[in-house]
Amino acid sequence: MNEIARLAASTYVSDGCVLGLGSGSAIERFARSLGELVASGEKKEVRIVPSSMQAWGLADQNGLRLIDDSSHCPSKIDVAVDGADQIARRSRSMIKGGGGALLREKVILSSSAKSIILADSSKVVDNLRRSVPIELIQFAFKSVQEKLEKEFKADCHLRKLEKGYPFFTESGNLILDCEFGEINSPKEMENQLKSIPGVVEVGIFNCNIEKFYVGNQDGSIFSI
Ligand code: A5P
Repeated sequence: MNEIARLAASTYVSDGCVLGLGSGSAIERFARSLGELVASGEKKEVRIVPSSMQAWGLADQNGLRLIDDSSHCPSKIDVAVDGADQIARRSRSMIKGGGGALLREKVILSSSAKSIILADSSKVVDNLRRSVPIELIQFAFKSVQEKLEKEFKADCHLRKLEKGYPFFTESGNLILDCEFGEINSPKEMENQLKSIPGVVEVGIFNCNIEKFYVGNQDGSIFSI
């Protein structure tokens, strides 16, 4: 993973660019690599759009400058770099939101001219099949859960903190982690789920991704 983080930082970040920074452990490594390049003067004037408090902190710790108003996503980002929880090889769809940052991550990816995803090979599958985080407003908790269970035959669990309290996203919403089995039509599924009243965002991503950099256990890299 350190190799792909270094590769992405040196290849895809150009001087003066506005960079959308995803969340998660791959992004922690990427931010470290980019921080080293900025500190050594190899990359200049990079400005970060953070997808979460974690990303904001990573920028801060690694000496990366934020855009002037980091509470608003610019309509145009030059490049976004993010991680993924699962990647479908053929459809190039993803499941994201394991850390709860799916809403801002999707806004950033959809505003970026170019998007790069960093992941290890265990996350690459033929068809998506892990649980999908669905972010919803608290008021609609019961109605959304019932629709998902009855109409989509999903097995849903409210995301909770270790001590049993509900997990609230940085936008103040709840997350239902939902098992649908194998997802054969990720685009349709994303659209159908998003049309449920009360759903704010869905962890199925069908964005245009320029490159998935995937790291093998032995340190080798391949791209999709
Ligand atoms: C954050 O909510 C997620 O979408 C992350 O991007 C995703 O969970 C990947 O994280 P890791 O790089 O830690 O696996």
